Amino acid sequence: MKITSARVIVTSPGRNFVTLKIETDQGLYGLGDATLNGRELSVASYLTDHVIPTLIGRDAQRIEDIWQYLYKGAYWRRGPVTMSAVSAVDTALWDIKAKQAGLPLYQLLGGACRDGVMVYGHANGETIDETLAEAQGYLDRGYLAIRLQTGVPGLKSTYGVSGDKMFYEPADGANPTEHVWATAPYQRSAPDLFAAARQNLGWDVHLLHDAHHRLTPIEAARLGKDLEPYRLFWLEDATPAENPEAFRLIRRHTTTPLAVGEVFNSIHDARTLIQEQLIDYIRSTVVHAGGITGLRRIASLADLYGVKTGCHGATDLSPICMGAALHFDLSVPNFGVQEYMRHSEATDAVFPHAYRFDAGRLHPGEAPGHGVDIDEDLAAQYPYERRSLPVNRLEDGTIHDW
Ligand code: CS2
Ligand code: MG
Repeated sequence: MKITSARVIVTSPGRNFVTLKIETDQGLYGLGDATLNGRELSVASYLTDHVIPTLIGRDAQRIEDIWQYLYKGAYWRRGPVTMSAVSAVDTALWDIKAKQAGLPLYQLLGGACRDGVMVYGHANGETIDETLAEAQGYLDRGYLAIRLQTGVPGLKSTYGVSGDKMFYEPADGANPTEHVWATAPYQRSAPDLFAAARQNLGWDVHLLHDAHHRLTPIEAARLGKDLEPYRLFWLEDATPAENPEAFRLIRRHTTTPLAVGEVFNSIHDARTLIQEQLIDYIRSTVVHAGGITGLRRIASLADLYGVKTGCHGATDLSPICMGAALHFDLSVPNFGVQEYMRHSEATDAVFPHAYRFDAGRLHPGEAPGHGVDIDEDLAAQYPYERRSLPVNRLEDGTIHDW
């Protein structure tokens, strides 16, 4: 089966998405998500200028060989732009192979290990009461797991708290908007959120929280310790994960489970954290960590060390990524949870899909392939708009992790 053409589709139904479409001489095509929030055109160029010309004429069935060609053959390996491009090719080729077999993708990945994929919703609010009211709504809709993010006293804004309760999109300006951050009031108020949550929501719901890379290791250790009474499912991105040694310090102080990895793009980023069991959930994704092929390697390593998956699933990962991730989630033995930030109706219309929500779990559906398509005519109605992720500064103006 020869690859006859491939092209990049950039569309912006409320936010930018980059999609790779690979077509073959047997009339089958595959789709891969190549969206990298705030750097979409970099990945589009990497694909168009450096990858697609090398794909034409290749056998679309040789997924691993093409993965190795694009990874080892790049010389300048790894990095979010390169690996988002590799991920998109890999995902599209798995989509084609499953369509060729006439099977839903998970059947090619060893079949289902579970009946559905537990997902978590995103309750947020300026105040604790507002956040818990949102959380109750998720409970009422049958969610089994909910992430809680609330405003920080004295700060005008903070990560994860949005005016629009249905969708959270942080890339809100052509150039980065600047926010002010202060750790002390956050550190004092976060435990109050979870004390109130357990009081009001009970103990049967899994509660999650994202510190979003903002703490120092010892601050993260203190927060983990302060949250222990509320038995979180996980504390995410407690500290920037470039330095895995930081997690040795956190681990010495707290048993709150730790999740890391949405910004990882290679198994090497996660290796020490997994092998030393410094984390409990690996957040790497189909779109940024090498596609189905790359993510399966990471999950297999994690399984050896009792680390579970917890794939990133924010609005800036397209429905194609979500669809492919659900087939991976259904089939992987050490599944933990899948993040599920629902997309807007406009996005869902551009990317019709088979996955469905039922009783706290998503199901990828039985359509051949990953079950997600793209309406190219509709996509063309949403031209690209440059958007950047925010920047954080401390109150004295010092640049800080966003
Ligand atoms: C967040 C994301 O979903 C999460 O856990 O960390 O919203 C993240 O901020 C965005 O994906 C960045 O583009
Ligand atoms: Mg996160």
